[in-house]
Amino acid sequence: MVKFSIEQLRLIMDKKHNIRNMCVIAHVDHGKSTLTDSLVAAAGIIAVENAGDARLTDTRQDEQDRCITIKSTGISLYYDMTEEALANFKKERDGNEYLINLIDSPGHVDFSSEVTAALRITDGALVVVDCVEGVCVQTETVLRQALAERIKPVLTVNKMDRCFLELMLDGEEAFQNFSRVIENANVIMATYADELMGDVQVYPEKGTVSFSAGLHNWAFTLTVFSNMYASKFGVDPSKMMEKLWGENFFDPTTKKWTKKSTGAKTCKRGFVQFCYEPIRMVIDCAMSGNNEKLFAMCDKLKITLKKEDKDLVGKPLMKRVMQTWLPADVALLEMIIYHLPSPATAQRYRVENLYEGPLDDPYAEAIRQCDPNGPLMLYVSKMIPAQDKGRFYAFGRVFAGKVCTGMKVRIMGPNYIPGQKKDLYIKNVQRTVLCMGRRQDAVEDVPCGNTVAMVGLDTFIQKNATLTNEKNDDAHPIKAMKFSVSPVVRVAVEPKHASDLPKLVEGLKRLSKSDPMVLCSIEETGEHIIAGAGELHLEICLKDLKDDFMGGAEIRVSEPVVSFRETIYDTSERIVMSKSPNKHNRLYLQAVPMEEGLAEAIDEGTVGPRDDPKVRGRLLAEKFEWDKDLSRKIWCFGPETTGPNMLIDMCKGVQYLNEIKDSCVAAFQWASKEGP
Ligand SMILES: Nc1nc2c(ncn2[C@@H]2O[C@H](COP(=O)(O)OP(=O)(O)OP(=O)(O)O)[C@@H](O)[C@H]2O)c(=O)[nH]1
Ligand SMILES: [Mg+2]
Repeated sequence: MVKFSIEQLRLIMDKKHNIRNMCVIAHVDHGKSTLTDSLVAAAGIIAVENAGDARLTDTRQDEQDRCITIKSTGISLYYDMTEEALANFKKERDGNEYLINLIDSPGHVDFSSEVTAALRITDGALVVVDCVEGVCVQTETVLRQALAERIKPVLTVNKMDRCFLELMLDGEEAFQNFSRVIENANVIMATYADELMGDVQVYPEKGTVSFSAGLHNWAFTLTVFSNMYASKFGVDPSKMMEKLWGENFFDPTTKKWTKKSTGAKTCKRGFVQFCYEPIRMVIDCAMSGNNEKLFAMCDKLKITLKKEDKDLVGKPLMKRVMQTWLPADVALLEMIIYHLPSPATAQRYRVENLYEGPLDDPYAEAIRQCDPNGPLMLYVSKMIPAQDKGRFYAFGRVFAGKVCTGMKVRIMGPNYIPGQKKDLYIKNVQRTVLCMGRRQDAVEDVPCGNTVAMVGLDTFIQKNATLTNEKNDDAHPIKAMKFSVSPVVRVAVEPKHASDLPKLVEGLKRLSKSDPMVLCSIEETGEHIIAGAGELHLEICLKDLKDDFMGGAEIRVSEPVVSFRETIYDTSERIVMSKSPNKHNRLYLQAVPMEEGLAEAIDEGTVGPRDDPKVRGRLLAEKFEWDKDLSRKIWCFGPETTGPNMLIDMCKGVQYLNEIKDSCVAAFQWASKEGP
C-alpha cells in the first residue's frame, strides 16, 4: 500500500523549503530502526499494524537475523501538515506538503563510518536515547560528529513504555529521570557546539524534545499536550507549554499553579499531572482489562477507536489506544519539520564546512543559496550494492544544481588536485534513482537539497567523489569526510583453492567499494590484508566478501591481528649510542615525548613537513613553546615522512653532518614504521 506516488514526491523535491534531510543517530540498541518504522508507517509504505516489527530499514538478511543495523539506509517520507499544525510556523515554506529524507544509521561503534557518511548528506539529526539506559558512550560520539558537521539535533527520549510496564516509575521519579537524560545530552551539545549554529541544546518546553515508545508506535512532544489543554484552560498554547515542564506545579483542588510543591497530596508537577499520569492511567486500564474506565477515558480524550479495536485485550489493546491517541508519526514528524533546518537554511552555514575551494567562487555561492539553476555540486558519500551482483549505486547529496539521467559529469576523486588530471573522469550518469528502503524508483532528475542514487558511475568512483558539470573545470571538490574510527583490526585472507585468486582480487575491490571504512591492501609478502574498525565489522566484511563479492568461493582467514602502536611518555632514561660501520663516528640518540597537542596537530595537518619552515617555526614557538632555532633542525617526520614523530638534529658545531642526513632519515622512517 503506497499512499503517495513517485510523481508526487518528485514535485516536492523542487520545493527546497519543504525538505528535511535528517538521520536517526544513537547508541546501539536504543531503538532507531524501530522508531524509523513508526515514521515509515505514516508515509504509507507499510501498514500501521506492522509498524515496529518489520524494521524496514534493516534491509539485509543479517541485519534482520542479528537485530542490529549494519549499513545506514535511506528512505523518503511524505507528510502533509495540517493548517492548524502550521499555525505557529514562522519559517519560509511552500505549501503544506513536506518531504523528509530520513537515514537510519547503525549504533555499533564498528560501523561509525556509516554514521559519518550519513551525517555528511543530512542537515538535522534525531538523537534517540533509551530512557532507562540514558546517554551512553556512542551517543556522545555520534553527537560530537554531528555537531562537527554542523548538523542540528533534536532529541527523543525513547522506550517510554519501559517506565510504565517494566520499572513502574511514579511521575516524579520519571520526570527526574527524563530531565537527567536531557541534561546529559545538553552538556555534550554545549561542549561541541559551534557559535555559527547558535544554541543547539534541546528543551522540552520549546518542543525540541519528544518522548516516544517506538515499539508501540506512540510519541508526544509538549506541543501535543499543550494544544490539547490550551483550549480547556483558555490559555495560549505556548504559555501552557512552559507550564508542562520544569518547576511548575498545579493543584486541581485549588486550581492554582505554583513554582514549588505546596505539599498537598493533589499538588503535582505540570508534566506529571497533565502528561505522565493520563498516559499511565490509560496504560494501566488497558493492561488490567478495566475496559469500562478505559473507554470512558477514551471518550473524554476524544480517542475514537474502531469497533474491532475494542475487542482487543491486554497489550494489543494498549498499543492500539496509545497509537490512536498519540500517534508517533504526528509528534515526531512535526517536531522534525518545525525544528530541523531545510537544505536552503542549512547550506548557508554548512558551506564553509563543505567546500574546499574559495568561499566566494560561483560554486560556493550556489551551495550557499541551494540554487537549482547553479552549477551541479554533488557529493557521493557511499556506494550501495545494487541487486545485480557486482554493480553499485553511487549514493549522495546534491548541494547545488540538478543531476539528470544521461547527464555528462566531471568526477573528482579523493586524490584529485585542482588543475591536474589525476583521479578525474568525465562520464555519463546512466540513471538517477530514488532509494526507498528496499525499493528503488527511477526519476528523470534530482534537484539540489535532495539525496540521490546514480547508476553507471561505479567503475570510476572508489568510495567518495565530488560530481559537477562537465565544463566546470575550475570547481574544487567537496571536503573529504573525517572518520572517528580507523581500521585497526587486520586479517590476512587467501582463497582455499588457488584457482580462485582472481575472484579474491576482484572481490576485495568490490568489498572496498561497498564500505566507507574497510581497507584492502597487499603486503610486501603478497598476502591480502583486510583491515576493519573492529571484530564485528571484519566479520561482516568477510561474509560480504565470500557470499556477495566472490560468488560463494571459499577463503581462508588468519586470526585477527591488531596493529600495535607505540608511544613514549617520558624522556628515555639514557642516551643510546651507536657507531658508524667504519667505527669512526658515534651517533647519540634520545627519545623525548612531544609537547601536548603537537602529535594531534601533525595528524590534523596543521604542522607538517610541507609547511613553510618560517611559519612552522613561529607556530611551534607560539603554541608549543619551542626554541626558535630548534624548529629549523627538524630533519624529518615519520613514518611515511608525514607521521607524528620527528627526528631532530641536536648537534652543535659538527661539520659535514649533512652527509649522513639521508641515512638517518631512512633509518628513522624504518624505525618509526616498524613499531614495537
Ligand atoms: N520496550 C521497548 N523496546 C524497544 C523499543 N524500541 C525498540 N525496542 C527494542 O530494542 C531492541 C533494539 O531495537 P532496534 O530498533 O533494532 O535498535 P537500533 O537502535 O536500531 O539498534 P542498532 O541499529 O543495532 O544500533 C529491539 O529488541 C527492539 O524490539 C521501545 O520503544 N520499547
Ligand atoms: Mg537499527
